[in-house]
Amino acid sequence: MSGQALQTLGEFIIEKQDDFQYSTGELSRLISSIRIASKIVNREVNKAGIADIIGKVGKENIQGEEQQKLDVLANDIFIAALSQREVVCGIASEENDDFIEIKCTGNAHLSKYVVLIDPLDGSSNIDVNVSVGTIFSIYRRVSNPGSPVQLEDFLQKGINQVAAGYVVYGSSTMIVYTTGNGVNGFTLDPSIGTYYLSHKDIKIPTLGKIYSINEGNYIKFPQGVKDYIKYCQEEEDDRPYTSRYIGSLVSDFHRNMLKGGIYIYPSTSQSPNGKLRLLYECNPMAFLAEQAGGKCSDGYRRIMEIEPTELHQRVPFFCGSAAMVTKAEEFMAKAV
Ligand code: AHM
Ligand code: MG
Repeated sequence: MSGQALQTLGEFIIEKQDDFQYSTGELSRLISSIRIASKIVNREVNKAGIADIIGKVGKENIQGEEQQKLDVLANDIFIAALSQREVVCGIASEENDDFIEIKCTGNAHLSKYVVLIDPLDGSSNIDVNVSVGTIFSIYRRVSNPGSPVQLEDFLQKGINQVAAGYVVYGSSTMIVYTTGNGVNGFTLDPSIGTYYLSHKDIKIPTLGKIYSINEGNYIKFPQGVKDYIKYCQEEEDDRPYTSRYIGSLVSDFHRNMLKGGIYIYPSTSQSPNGKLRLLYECNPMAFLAEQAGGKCSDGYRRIMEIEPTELHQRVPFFCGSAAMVTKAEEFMAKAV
C-alpha cells in the first residue's frame, strides 16, 4: 500500500516555524501549548455526560451570565497550560473580569505575546450534547518587554493579530488556525491523541447558500437585517438560501467556512452592540475568515479595524462568504 504520510500538527508547527519572523520558536511553543490544552479540554468535554461536571457552578461572569462548570474548567486548563509553560506575558479570558499578568520564574517576563481566549464558547449547548468550541487570538505586546503587561497590550485592533484559531469539540475534534499565511485545519485522532492535517489551506466559497442567525429575535433586528433575511428567503436566482443555526459560534462558523455561508449576530433593540465580544470572538473569527478569502464586518466597518476600548466590548457581527457579507452590508446601508 502506498500513500502520503499524514502530517501531524506538531510536525506542521515545526515546518512552519521558519516561514515567519518567529523563528525564536516562541510562537510555535505558544501554539503547542494551546494544542495540548485543547486535548485536555477535549477529554473533559467528551466525558461531560458521565462525569457529573455539568451543571451550574453558581457564579456569574462579568456579563451577568451564568457560568457552567465546564467553562470554569476549560478556563483553568488553558490558563494553566499557557502560564506554566511561560509562553505568554499575559492572558485575557472571556471568563475573567480582568487580564492576567504572567509573572514568571525564568525569562518569560520577556515573552512578547499576549493571548485572548474564549475557553468554551457556546457552553449553553453542553448539557444537550451539542458541539462547543475554544477561540483564541494572539498579539505581540505593545508595551516594553520586561515590564508588567498593560491593558493596551490587549486592546489592539484585530489587524495586529499574529495568530488566531479555534477548536471545535464536535463529532470530530478539530483545531483550525492561521498565522497570517492561510488557514489550516487538523483533526484529532482520539485513539492516539494526535492532530493530523486534514483541511489544508481552507478557502471559504465566495458565495454560499447558508444563512445563520437567531431568527427568534427577528422583531428586534435593525431594518437592514430584516430586509437581508427576506432577500435570503426570496425565490430568485440561487435563492432561497438554507437557514442553519446551531447557536454555537464555532460550529456555525466552521460549517460556513467549509460550505460557504453567512453568520450574523446583529444589534438588537435590547442589545445595541449585539452579543458577541470583539476581542475574544469576532476578531479571531475575522482573521480566519479573511485569511480564507471571506469577510467580516459590523454591518458597516471591517471588524479588524475597530479600535477596542474595553476588554469585554461587544460588537454586531456579519461574517462569512465575501459576496454574502457585502450584500448584507448593502442592505444595512440602504436601511439607514
Ligand atoms: P457564550 O460566549 O456565552 O457561549 O455566547 C456566545 C454564543 C455563541 O457561540 C453563539 O453563536 C451565540 O452565543 C448564540 O446566542 P443566541 O442564543 O442569543 O442566539
Ligand atoms: Mg463566547
